[in-house]
Amino acid sequence: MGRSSGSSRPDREEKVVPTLCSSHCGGSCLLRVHVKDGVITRIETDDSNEPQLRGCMRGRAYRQRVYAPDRVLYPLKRIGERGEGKFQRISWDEALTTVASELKRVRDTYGPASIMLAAMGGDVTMLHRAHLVDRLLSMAGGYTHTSGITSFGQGMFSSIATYGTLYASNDRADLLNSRLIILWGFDPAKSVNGTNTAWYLARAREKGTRIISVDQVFSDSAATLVSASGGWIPIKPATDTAMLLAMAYVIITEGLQDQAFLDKYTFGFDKYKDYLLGKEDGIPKTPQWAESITGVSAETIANLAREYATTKPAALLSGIAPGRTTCGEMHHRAASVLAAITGNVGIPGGDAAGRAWESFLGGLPYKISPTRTGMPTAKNPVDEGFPLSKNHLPAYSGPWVPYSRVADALIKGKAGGYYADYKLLFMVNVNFLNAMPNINKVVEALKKPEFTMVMEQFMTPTVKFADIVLPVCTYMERNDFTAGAQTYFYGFQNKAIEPLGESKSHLDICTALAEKLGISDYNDKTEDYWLRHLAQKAEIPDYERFKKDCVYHIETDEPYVAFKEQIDDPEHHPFRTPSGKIEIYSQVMAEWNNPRLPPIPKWIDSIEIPGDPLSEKFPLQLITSHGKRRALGQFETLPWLKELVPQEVWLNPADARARGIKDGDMVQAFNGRGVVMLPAKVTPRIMPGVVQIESGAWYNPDGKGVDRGGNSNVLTTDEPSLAGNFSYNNCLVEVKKVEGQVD
Ligand SMILES: Nc1nc2c(c(=O)[nH]1)N[C@H]1C(S)=C(S)[C@@H](COP(=O)(O)OP(=O)(O)OC[C@H]3O[C@@H](n4cnc5c(=O)[nH]c(N)nc54)[C@H](O)[C@@H]3O)O[C@H]1N2
Ligand SMILES: Nc1nc2c(c(=O)[nH]1)N[C@H]1C(S)=C(S)[C@@H](COP(=O)(O)OP(=O)(O)OC[C@H]3O[C@@H](n4cnc5c(=O)[nH]c(N)nc54)[C@H](O)[C@@H]3O)O[C@H]1N2
Ligand code: SF4
Ligand SMILES: [Mo]
Repeated sequence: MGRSSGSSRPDREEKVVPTLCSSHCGGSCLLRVHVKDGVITRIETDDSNEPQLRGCMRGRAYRQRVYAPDRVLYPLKRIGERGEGKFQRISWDEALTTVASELKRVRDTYGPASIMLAAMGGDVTMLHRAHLVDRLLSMAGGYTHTSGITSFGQGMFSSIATYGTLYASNDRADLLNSRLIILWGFDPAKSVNGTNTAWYLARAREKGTRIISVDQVFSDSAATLVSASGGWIPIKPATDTAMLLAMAYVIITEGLQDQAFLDKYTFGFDKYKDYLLGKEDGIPKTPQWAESITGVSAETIANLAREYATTKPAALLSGIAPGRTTCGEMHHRAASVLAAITGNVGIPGGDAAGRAWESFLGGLPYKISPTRTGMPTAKNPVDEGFPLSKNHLPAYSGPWVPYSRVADALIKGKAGGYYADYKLLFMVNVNFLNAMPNINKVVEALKKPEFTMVMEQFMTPTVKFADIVLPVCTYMERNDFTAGAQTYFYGFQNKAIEPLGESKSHLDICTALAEKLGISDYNDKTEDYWLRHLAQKAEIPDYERFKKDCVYHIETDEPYVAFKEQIDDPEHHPFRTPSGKIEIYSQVMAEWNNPRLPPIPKWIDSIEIPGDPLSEKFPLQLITSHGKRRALGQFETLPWLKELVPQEVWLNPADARARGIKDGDMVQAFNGRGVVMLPAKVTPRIMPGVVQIESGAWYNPDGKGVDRGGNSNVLTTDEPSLAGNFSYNNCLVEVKKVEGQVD
């Protein structure tokens, strides 16, 4: 828009600020933010040549998020009971002085390990991250940190055990080289995982590539991308390992394995073969055996095994949702091993079946790791003397608390076998009460510490438990650096408007808090300095141009294929495992001599699946997929998005009929851990025996302790998985009709 008259001031005219959304969905999309008089008036997205970085409904609704009435815009001090939500506005000076003095008091009275940092999601960027708090707390004397992550802890474990690295995924563009693509518990049409994932799948489908979905839900991806005949294979949640083992059994007994590949690149195949054939435990892992566990017919299992083994190259994209289960480590191991048995690792069009969301990006042609902040990390004195991992496999000992056990650790401390009694909880980039399993226990846990604080943008359920709240601005109100997941580019996030109220960026908050703590060498640089520094390390030639374009594409001759070097030139590029090969049999795991973490992938009895005695009382399996209208708990209160996707519990018509439930009825889903009340969606898009409540809805208990917000974590278990990760998708419930308003 041009300047119209001599009297108009430049800031009264509309400008368009290019930036990138970074909202924890695994995507990174271009937004063109229209700003007038310092106010965002509308948001457009990429409309250029394909492949575009086209934003979804959430990014395009971001204006409503910036100006939402429930944003936290001023430092707050709690004046009611924890959880009550009564706060008083205070000055930044008072807020920071209180936080600094509590940090010092707890450190000096109980030792630094009594300070617990809980950080998880939020915006996925490189500068204004929770890492700035890591550095600060380390420099202030140390803190207890968590081990494992919510998203793909099991996938990480498996990736290290099998391949010796976390970087096991290909460029999405390589999907165009596949002849068969299996979406195994993977729904990128909804849960994104790389902006262009669904776009490349659509192009593959147009080319005639067969696409199959193994999922208990006929997902958005299944509905739009999979092949018409036999494209959807419903499977009982948390039983996937059994099907993968049976597929390996069929391939081996029918001689369909890629023996040359196995001989050259893998370690321990014979031991796995013995297990599959039943030589080890007397149980051959036949398709009939797997049918009784998974609910998938033996014929379907055998057919998929044959198709996968004979249609090369084939990409088995193992999602991370089947991994977020009690024995999820075995799911990911079994998937990767199947990819190796069929020789699909390290070849164009194949896939290592590592984990489908490769947000760490290392190993790709990036010069810097997007998980690192632009600022150097500092040594945490609490960790000293404790090696974090043995041969890079996580060791859940020492001062670290497995993330799934944080609530338990806050409640029990040393008496529960944990390293310390936790007296101060510092929460950043996490809606802890919402995202953690077994919420009723989390409520108890949040009442325990002597001091709790949170850095947040919104008045979330978690914020209501904080003693001090520090207001954080959104990415529209600061500059930052980001990168694409699965498509290679660096992104610059341009500040579109000034921070609202008194909200501030992480860098400003942490720098000011460091000053209050008397740490003089925390930071003496500006945001611009650190962003230039990142751009320099990333070898971006023209910083100003980068800011203007917002996106710096990294050109490669061919789409990146993980482990191509190891396969093309094994002599010079061994796998980073003890044997230098793909470890079907993990030598590190063998040393542990732990029957629940065996060195080969095995079917291990699991909690809260059919067959568990609990299923007599709670016969339905609950899955808690990620929400369409949210990025985990973010965007939850936006009216535009609420209108588009109501929060519901999905039930199959057979299960609904048996309970007298009709579509739209108000129901309660419940188990021994809690009760949630929400409307029913009766649909054949979910298989019988399974119900779904999307995760991320904000916890909102009524006076009787029934959650009216639709948060599935009222029901989920905090029992850790085999290696201490999260078991969200192992959850038995019952559903009943109740009287109540659907609002
Ligand atoms: N039942 C069930 N529960 C789950 C899952 C599941 O599958 N099932 N999935 C789990 C997974 S994979 C994850 S990753 C977790 C994620 O759960 P959370 O870590 O809670 O993730 P978010 O909701 O993305 O972000 C947390 C908060 O960060 C705030 N935020 C955004 N940007 C910033 C910022 O720049 N600074 C600060 N300080 N705050 C910011 C947001 O307002 C938001 O309230 O949830 C887990 N919870
Ligand atoms: N729109 C949106 N996108 C997101 C997020 C979001 O909240 N909203 N969250 C982001 C985050 S933090 C993460 S970690 C990722 C998560 O990404 P994913 O884990 O891939 O996402 P989910 O939606 O939990 O699950 C994907 C599919 O797996 C199926 N599924 C669940 N359990 C099982 C199982 O046991 N076996 C099989 N075979 N299938 C199963 C579900 O029905 C669903 O269709 O997504 C990211 N992207
Ligand atoms: S929420 Fe995710 S998919 Fe949507 S615009 Fe933002 S980065 Fe893109
Ligand atoms: Mo996640």
